[in-house]
Amino acid sequence: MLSRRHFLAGAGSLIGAGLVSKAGAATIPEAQIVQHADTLPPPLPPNGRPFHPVVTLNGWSAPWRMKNGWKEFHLIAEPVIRELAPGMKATLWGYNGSSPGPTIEVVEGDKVRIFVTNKLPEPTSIHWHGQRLPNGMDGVAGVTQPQIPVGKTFVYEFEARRAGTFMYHPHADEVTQMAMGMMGSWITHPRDPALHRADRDFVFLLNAYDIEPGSSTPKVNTMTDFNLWTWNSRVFPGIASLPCRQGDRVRIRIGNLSMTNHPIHIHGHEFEVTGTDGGWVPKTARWPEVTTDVAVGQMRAIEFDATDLGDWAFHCHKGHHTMNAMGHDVPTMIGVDHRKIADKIIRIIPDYMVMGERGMADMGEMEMPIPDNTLPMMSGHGPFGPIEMGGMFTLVKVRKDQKPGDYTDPGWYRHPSGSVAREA
Ligand SMILES: [Cu+2]
Repeated sequence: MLSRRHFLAGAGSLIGAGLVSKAGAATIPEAQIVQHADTLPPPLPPNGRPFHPVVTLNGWSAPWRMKNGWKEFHLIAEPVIRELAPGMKATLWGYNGSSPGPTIEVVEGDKVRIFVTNKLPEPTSIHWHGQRLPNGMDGVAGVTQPQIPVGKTFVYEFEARRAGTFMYHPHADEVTQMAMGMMGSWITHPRDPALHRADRDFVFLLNAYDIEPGSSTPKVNTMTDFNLWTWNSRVFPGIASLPCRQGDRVRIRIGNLSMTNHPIHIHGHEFEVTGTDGGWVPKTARWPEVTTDVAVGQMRAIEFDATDLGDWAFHCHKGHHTMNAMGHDVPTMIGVDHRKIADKIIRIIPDYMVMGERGMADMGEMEMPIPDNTLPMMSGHGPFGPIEMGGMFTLVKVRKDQKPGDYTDPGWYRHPSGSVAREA
């Protein structure tokens, strides 16, 4: 579903966060709204400086308008409904119909103007995380600008001075607004499109929610006990795969706007961290890894050559982050025979199930009855049986025949005969 809304500046609806030129104050560009969670391969830039666009996992890139040498975007802060995975929708806040909001892509040296309309029930602001910009454009409500009141539109103007990967998020009632899903990615491409070239360039944000099973609105005061660990507000099996062609140079840019660190791990390949929020890592300072920790408020760009065919797991290495909503208060039952007591419980609670004596895999297989609008803890199913994963998990799918620019999921890998682990 793609819809467009038109916005014209009404008298008095425009207040500058800093210096607003007359050209910028004349009209506001239309804002594109996208409400689905499909991965949209961006079109090549229709105007402005050339660049190789990124692919936002389960997301999209905002269109812009060129006006008198300025690249103009329009973000609308508003409540959104986000499907976390088939079977569960969350009531979140985001931008332009989505949480996260659309990725903003510009080129080093671009003069960028961003209109921000507040359709939330409370004031907001946007901070442009990692950017070099005039202090009054930094978006810290109360410090560098007044809050954007409900119903008003502010404008931010600055030059994209440094190439790299950045993020945007509110700097007003941060706890609520980020816990509700307000964030987005920002890519400043190098002025020379041949620099830092990758064949596939993906981006996503690490975030997390605490949504009571059966409800849809996150508990915004949760500090540590989140139950949905998401990439771009999606959980496995709802996270798109990363399809690559064998031999491709692949870059994955990962920003963390959750409340804890995430060791991001790839199978079958080794990568180097080639970028942080601070810029590109010099070649002499890179080393090979298969896991890199992305701390809160950090971005890491990893790069590797997709040399080996297959469906390679790509996930956070914290076990509980590759699970969906789970009861944390469940005691460990491994090795405990509780069948006798279960007989007594079943007289009172007919649905009670004995589980956990042999581990938690039972829970993946059993598909227990769960409330509406809740995902099973472990919910995937693959060609070889149940996948005991949820949360921050997906697959890098390396194929011989994945065409350049094709980001459709190629299906499950067909292993050459004799190349799969088997019973001895
Ligand atoms: Cu994690």
